[in-house]
Amino acid sequence: MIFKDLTQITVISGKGGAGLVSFKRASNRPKLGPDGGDGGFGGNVYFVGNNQLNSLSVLRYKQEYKAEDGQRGGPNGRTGRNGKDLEIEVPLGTIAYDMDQQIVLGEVTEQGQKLLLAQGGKRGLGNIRFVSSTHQAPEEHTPGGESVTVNLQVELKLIADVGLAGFPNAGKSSLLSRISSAKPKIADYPFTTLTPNLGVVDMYEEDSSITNSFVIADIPGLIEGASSGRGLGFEFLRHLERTKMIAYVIDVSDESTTPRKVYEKLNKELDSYSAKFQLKPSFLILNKIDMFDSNPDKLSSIENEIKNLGIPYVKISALVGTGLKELKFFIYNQLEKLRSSIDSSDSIEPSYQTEESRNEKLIDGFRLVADMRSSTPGKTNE
Ligand SMILES: Nc1nc2c(ncn2[C@@H]2O[C@H](COP(=O)(O)OP(=O)(O)OP(=O)(O)O)[C@@H](O)[C@H]2O)c(=O)[nH]1
Ligand SMILES: [Mg+2]
Repeated sequence: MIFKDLTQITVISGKGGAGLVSFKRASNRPKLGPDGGDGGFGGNVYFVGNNQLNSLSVLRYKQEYKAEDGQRGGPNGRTGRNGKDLEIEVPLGTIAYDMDQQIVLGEVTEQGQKLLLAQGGKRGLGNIRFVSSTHQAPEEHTPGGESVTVNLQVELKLIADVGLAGFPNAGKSSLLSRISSAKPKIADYPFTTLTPNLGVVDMYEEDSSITNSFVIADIPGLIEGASSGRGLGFEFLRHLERTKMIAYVIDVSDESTTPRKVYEKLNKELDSYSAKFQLKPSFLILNKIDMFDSNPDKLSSIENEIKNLGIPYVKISALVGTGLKELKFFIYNQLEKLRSSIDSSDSIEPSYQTEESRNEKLIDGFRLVADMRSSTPGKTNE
């Protein structure tokens, strides 16, 4: 199930202002010459990308959105004021579909991106425009262009903030079901999840002063070789590619391997699929810690091994619920920092080019996959 948000609205651009027919006047000579100005342009209606939003609920309060009409031209050649554009803020990933023409008008994918939905009417021309040597007192003018009404179907394909990468059975779906209202299938066999699930995690439940939420994507389990097409993972790696952060979900109770090896294998798969993953912040979710309730020393030694990686981690039990609150706050805080760093630099990517600028971009010890890798080549067996 892909999480989709759908709604319908009507947008109406502004009419163009009419051109004026008017003549300069003196007390004894009624018509000295034409002076009717042009009208103003009608306002356009746009969608504008806003990365703080993650649902279309903003569009549910109102059905109709109208931009301002242009004003008519004035005497003395004065141009009428243009109608104000109407900018409707929408989350990234919003697609506008014109239901009457049955065409996609476009998709908003970037912060601040403007998508034109309805073009304002053209301005009308005043009679001043029609004067010529043989036509000294024109009565012609043009009316303003009509407004345009567009009936839209608006669709939001949710772009997840955090993608859960993990081997089958790691507990990704269990985690999603515990922290969001999504209800994915959970079972003790691999490949339970066949298509990605998205869930909205509401921070309000933990702290009523936080109204933000974030979106988590649970994808089918990855296996070694997923990046070259093995298993189900391949097709779904592209979902992870669009997320802001990657969470590696690791079953720490799996005695056939170590969490560090699991992390390194997963990381290798993602990296072989796309170099983009190197730029994405990541962290580890050590799941199933309830299995060590009677053996805390074992958990400590696993943690020590993980600490050496220098990547942030959070310990949880998706089954029992341990650590989930901490995990939610951890993700929320990282996303907030990421947001403010993107807002202040506009684009996060170029600043990772050099070692120095990359370090500047590190967010409170929130290491990038790329950094980790460059400092630990070939150390997989430590
Ligand atoms: N003991 C324990 N078991 C867990 C925990 N989290 C998940 N499980 C169990 O692990 C098994 C797999 O859980 P899922 O959530 O389906 O795992 P998944 O990662 O989504 O698996 P795929 O969809 O196959 O990739 C289930 O039997 C869960 O009950 C946990 O914290 N502790
Ligand atoms: Mg699953």
